[in-house]
Amino acid sequence: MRQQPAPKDPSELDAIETREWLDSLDYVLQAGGPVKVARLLRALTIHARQNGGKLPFTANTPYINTIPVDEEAQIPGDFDIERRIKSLVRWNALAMVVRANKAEEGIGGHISTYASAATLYEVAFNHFFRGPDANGDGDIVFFQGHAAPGIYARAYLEGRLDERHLENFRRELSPGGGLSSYPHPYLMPDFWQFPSVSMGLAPIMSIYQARFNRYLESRGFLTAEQPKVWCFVGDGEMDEPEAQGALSLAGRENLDNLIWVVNCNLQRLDGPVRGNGKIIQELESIFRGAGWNVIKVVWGSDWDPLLAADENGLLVKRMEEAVDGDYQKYSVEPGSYTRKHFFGKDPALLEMVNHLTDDQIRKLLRGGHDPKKVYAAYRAAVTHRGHPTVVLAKTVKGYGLGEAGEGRNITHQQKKLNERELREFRTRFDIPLADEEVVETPFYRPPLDSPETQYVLERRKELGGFVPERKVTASQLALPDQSHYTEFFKGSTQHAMSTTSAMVRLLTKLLRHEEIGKRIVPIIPDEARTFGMDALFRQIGIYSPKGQLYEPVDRETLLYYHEAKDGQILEEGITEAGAMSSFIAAGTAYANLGIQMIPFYFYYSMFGFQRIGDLMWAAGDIKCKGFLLGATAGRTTLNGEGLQHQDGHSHILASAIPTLLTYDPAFAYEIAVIVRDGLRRLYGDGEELFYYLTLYNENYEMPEMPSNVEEGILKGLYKFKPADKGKTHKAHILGSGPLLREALRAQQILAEQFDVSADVWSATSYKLLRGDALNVKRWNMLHPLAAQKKSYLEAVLQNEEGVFVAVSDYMKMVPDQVAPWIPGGLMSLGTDGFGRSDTRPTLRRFFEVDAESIAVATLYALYQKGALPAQAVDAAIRKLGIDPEKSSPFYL
Ligand SMILES: Cc1ncc(C[n+]2csc(CCOP(=O)(O)OP(=O)(O)O)c2C)c(N)n1
Ligand SMILES: [Mg+2]
Repeated sequence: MRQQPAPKDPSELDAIETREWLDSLDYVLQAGGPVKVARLLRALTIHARQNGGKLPFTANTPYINTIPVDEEAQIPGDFDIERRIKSLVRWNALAMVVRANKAEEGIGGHISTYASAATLYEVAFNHFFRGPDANGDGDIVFFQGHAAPGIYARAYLEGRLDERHLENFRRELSPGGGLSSYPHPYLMPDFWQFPSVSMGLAPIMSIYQARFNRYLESRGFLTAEQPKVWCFVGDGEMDEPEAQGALSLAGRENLDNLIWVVNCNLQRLDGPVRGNGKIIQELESIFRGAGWNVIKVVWGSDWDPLLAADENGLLVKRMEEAVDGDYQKYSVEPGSYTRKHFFGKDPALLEMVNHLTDDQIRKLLRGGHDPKKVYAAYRAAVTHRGHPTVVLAKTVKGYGLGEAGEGRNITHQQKKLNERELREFRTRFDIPLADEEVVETPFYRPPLDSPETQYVLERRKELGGFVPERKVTASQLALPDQSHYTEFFKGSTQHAMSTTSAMVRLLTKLLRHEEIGKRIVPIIPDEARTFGMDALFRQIGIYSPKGQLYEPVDRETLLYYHEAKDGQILEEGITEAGAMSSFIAAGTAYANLGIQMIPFYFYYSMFGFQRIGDLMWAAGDIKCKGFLLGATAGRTTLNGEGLQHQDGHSHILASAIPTLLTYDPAFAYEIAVIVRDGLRRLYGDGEELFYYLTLYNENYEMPEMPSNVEEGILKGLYKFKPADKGKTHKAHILGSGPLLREALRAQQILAEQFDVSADVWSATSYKLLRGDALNVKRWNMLHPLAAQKKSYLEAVLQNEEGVFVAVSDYMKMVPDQVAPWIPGGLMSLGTDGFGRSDTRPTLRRFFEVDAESIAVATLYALYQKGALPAQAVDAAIRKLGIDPEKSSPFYL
């Protein structure tokens, strides 16, 4: 009898079984190729699931490079010279920060971020970023804000910046100018295109930029090859909600014109991003789940032979079990430490690195520092079709700084290096400076005819010019004539309407205009019906790259929900941040794509500056043009919605943005005058500003425009309705928005019951009045011997007598900002405090902004001036039914 082979132990059986499956798979791979393998695995998965096999969910792939070595595109060009160029950029970026902080202690700047990202940028500069003169449009690049020193240092090598610029990094007010701390188009309008340092904004802006480029293509504005949109993001930055919030849009709309590079240096400011986990793996699953093409660049070429020898997967297993905190440690410790703690976990692993010295182990490159790997990833990214791509590149923060900061928790803040550290850095990167020179950290640029400079220039020439560069090439537009506005000047005395409907009506008219109609980009985050804009759905269509694949439920109606490839409306869904990013993409197309587009972004005014104020600030920095329309405005006019909806302060928040023109109009004709002038200034004269108008949902008759008020509307104040003369007392009531009508009612009460002539003024913009008054005051102060000027406000009020009261549906601080220039001071009424849901009259009484409250305030102001006795005020309070003991709305 033949003897049975001895039963094997279970782990051995396991290994044999695994080997057999893998051998079969290898066979299929060889014979049938990867597509067949994928099909087979899918079938196996389904079979297993159907038969009770519980497969754990994972959106991850192994912790190794996504692109197999034999599929890597080979990097062209001169490897050595590119390394020397990169080293010079590294040096100058470092020198810029060190010198600035030597000259001015505490001026700041970052060394370690660019140090980790140098290869990621240099490979792109030498091989990928297309400049503005490339075939088609140049690429659009969002640089990681605090990597700016590296971008300046490269521009210096390119001869675009000189030593004086670099010397004055972060000292912009030096004679002759300097370099802004971070990318700020407002401060360096010929250089930077995108403000990016407030973390999370660049990522979301880049997604909507890529999407807007598609929109422009669909609507026939972009005809050449689509530019790529690149966005460089920090791994710490990825925790910002804005950074992750729109990933699925990019996946859903197949934005293969979008490439993100996440610099996974495993650290943020304070310490590790995910010390106890793996940021690359975490991000991979998030991006894959959102439909992105993920390319991981984890390991440099030095690891290739080790991974090739890793037949039983021990190395990959070890790579996966070590956490980011471990990897950070390996980057600061000597090779002996990594040998012991990383490879030493398993004797077989230790053996794999027997042939390497400790020094060689220490220098095993991470993927993001290896130009070959980075090139292969970018090449795969630019050629990938059907999905946006993210390159997750593993790097070391502060790479090259050695003990001065490489991989250390303090590295983000490191701004100085001592002599020894500088020398080490110099030696490590072969900077041609002698020991005694290094101490001074001079900038170093090889001569124009050096091979390095020539190479840099030749590469950029080949790729279509320098990046970044901001150039306004779009020509101004022919604008609608007067006839488009006359309807609004005439008023609507037959029927009531709100300022929101007036604006929508005006927009509808402008959309029909031959020249600007198609350039208008209506943007709405799921509130079109609220604002009465749903008629536009059918009229101009909602943009969708897929058209409309279904029959809408309301197809039979005239105004059905109509999606189309060339739709004009950007119906964003419930994402104010996304909608604002679209606004920015549209409002900067004049500078970044050479196309004038005119965004009109309608939103709930409460969910604007309060919710996404940082994007609005960025819109100022980026020189965005267009119209922000804060609808359902006013703490008492939007009455039923309560505390989280009723906006009584967006005008305060908006007042902080220098290039924003804010208006709180009351009537249709005011809106028409403001928008007409806005179009002229932005698209006729090319001014780089934007507008904020609050729009309300209260219906009332729109009056005809009085004569000679247009200047006043635009500058912020004009007399709307003078009082009948002949009363004993004189007053002025400044009203804004729908509260102007309470002012008119107060005018009547005061005249009929209290012997007061009160002129009613429409205050359209306290911000503009104040800006003008401040400027004039400043000029007068600095020119005390010259004839003193008068601001617009002072000029229009100089001959007015009596007391001044202001009322709006906003906080008292809004009118208070002009109080110093009002003769005799200003009594402001407003809606300070949290909102409530109730009827408009009840709310206006509660906030003390109704006609009766205005009348009492006016009489009190007259009493304060000595024109009336206190008893008169007291009598009025009772007569008008105001409860003097009612609680204050301010902080309740
Ligand atoms: C909204 C916002 N919050 C905080 C900061 C301050 N800040 C600047 S850089 C930084 C750390 C960035 O870490 P990471 O994104 O990983 O970039 P790295 O420097 O590591 O490449 C922080 C907190 C900021 N610029 N913006
Ligand atoms: Mg980081």
